[in-house]
Amino acid sequence: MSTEETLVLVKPDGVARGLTGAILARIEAKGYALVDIRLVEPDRERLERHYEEHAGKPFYEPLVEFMMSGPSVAIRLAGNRVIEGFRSLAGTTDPTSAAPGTIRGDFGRDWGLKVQQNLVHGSDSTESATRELGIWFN
Ligand code: RTP
Ligand code: MG
Repeated sequence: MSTEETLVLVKPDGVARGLTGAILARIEAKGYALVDIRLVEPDRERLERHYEEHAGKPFYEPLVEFMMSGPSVAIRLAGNRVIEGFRSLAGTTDPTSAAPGTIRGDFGRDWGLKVQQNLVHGSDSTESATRELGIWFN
């Protein structure tokens, strides 16, 4: 067993489309534990910390604007290999190519021109998880 924690976000598109429950159902069915959960309306400062690895990339500013467009649901999630496991549930970044059966593959819409509406975020490493949980659950 390698129990660990990860940060999951249901992004503003997921909350606005009423998909929070459907996404949580998949997480719970997989057996992961909800340790903490809250609705957050992040300011720019929090998002710049969260997305610091992407600063300067072409999609960075539209991404930050999108993430400020409405509330997200932040989840502290625990389980065996949950970092890898949740990213597997989420599917690949682009919803168009994400596999059917994944959150992004089943519910995600095409990216369109600027805004990256792919419903969820999941930390990508133990270091990211620790850093990101500190940003969203301080
Ligand atoms: P996430 O961090 O949200 O779990 O997603 P990820 O690891 O699959 O993707 P990442 O590369 O970390 O990118 C973070 C978010 O930025 C948007 N994005 N847009 N080429 C693009 O236009 C592009 N690449 C990434 C997505 O919203 C992605 O989730
Ligand atoms: Mg990422």
